[in-house]
Amino acid sequence: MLAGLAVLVGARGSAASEPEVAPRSLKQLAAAKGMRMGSSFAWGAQGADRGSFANPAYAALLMRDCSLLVAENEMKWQALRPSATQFDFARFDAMMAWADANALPVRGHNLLWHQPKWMPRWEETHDFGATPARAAERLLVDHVSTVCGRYGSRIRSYDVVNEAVDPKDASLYQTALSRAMGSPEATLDLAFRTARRAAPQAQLVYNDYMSWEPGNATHRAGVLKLLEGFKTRGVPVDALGVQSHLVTQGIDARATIAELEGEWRRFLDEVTAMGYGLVITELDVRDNSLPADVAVRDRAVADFTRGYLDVMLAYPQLRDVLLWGMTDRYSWIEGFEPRKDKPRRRPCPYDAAFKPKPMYTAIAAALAAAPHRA
Ligand code: 9MR
Repeated sequence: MLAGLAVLVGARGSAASEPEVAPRSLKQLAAAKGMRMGSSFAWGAQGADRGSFANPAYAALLMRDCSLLVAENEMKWQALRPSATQFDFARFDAMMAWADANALPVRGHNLLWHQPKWMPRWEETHDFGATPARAAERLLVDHVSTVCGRYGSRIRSYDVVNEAVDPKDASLYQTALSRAMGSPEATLDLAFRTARRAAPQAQLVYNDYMSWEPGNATHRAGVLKLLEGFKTRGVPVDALGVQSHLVTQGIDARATIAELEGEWRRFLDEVTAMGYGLVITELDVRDNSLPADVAVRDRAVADFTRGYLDVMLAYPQLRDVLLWGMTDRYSWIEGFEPRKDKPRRRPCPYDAAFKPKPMYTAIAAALAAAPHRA
C-alpha cells in the first residue's frame, strides 16, 4: 500500500519544486520508515476551542497524523507543583487517560526546566533550611521519582532537563535548586540519575532550542560542552532533543539552507559521535523575513521545512519527529512574537481552519524520501 506512494513522490532534496504526495497521514509515512510522528497537545474543558484532546476538531488531527504525543505545558513543574509539598496531576492525568484510550504513547516534557523564569514562583524563594544541599536534592529526587513512578512504563521518553544552557554566553543557568546544591552540573546530573532509576525503560533526553539559524553558535557550543560533560561524568543521557523552532531567513529557502547546512551538520556530527541519539521535539516555523502574502509565505515555510528535515532525517539516530502543535490556530508563536505587519503567523502544518498547508506536504515528502530505519 505504501510502496505505491514512493512512485508519487519526487526525488529527495527538491526543496523548491514540491513533489506530489498521496494523501497518506504523516504517521503512516513515518511508520513506513520505522519512525514516529507526533505533536504537542493540551488539556481543555470538553469542547473548548483549544489545542486539546477534548476539542474534537483538534483530536481528529492528532488521531490522523500522530503516533506520539507530548503535553505542551501540563507536565511542567509550574503545572504539577502548586507548592513544595503538593502535586496536582488532574490535567495531565486526563491527557494520559485520553492518550491511553487511543493507544497513543506520550513523551514526558519535562522533569526540570532549569531556569528560574520557568520554575514555579515558590521554588525561587523556598527555604531550604539548615542543610540546603540535602533539602534541594530531596525536593528534586522526590519530584522526578514521583512523576516517573506514577506513569511507569506508559512514558518511554522524557525531556529530563530542558533548556539549561544560556544562549548568551554558553553558561549554565542557576536556579534556587542549583544554588542550594552547589552547582548546576550537580543538579542536572541528579535529575538524570534519578530518572534512570525511576524510569529504567525510558529514553532520557536533554532538550534545547539551539538551532541552525545565524546567532546560535554560542548556544550550540554550550550544549556541546554540556553533552561532553555528561559523558565525562557518566551521566545517563540517551539523546539530544532538538526542539526545531525554525525561523525562515528570506524567500529563497534553498540559498539559506546551503549557507546553514554545513555548520549544522558539524554540530549534529559531534553530538552523534558522542553516542547520543536525536529527537525532533518541538518543530514549528516562524515566518520571518517573508512578505505577508499567504501563498508566498506558505511556500517558503514549506521549502525551509523540507530542507531542514532532509538534513535531519539523514541521521539514522533520529526516529521521532514531534510538532509543537498541529494547527496555526493554537500555536504559541502568535502570542510570543506576532508579525510586525499584523497578519497571523502560519507556523504549523494545518492552518487556523484545520486545512493542510504546503508545510504538511513538505513534511510528508520528507518522510517519504527518508531512509528506512532498521
Ligand atoms: O508552548 C508553550 C507555551 O504555551 C508556554 O506558555 C511556555 C511556558 O511554559 O512554554 C511553551 O513551550 C515551550 C517548551 O515547553 C520548551 N521549549 C520552548 C517552547 C516554546 O516556548
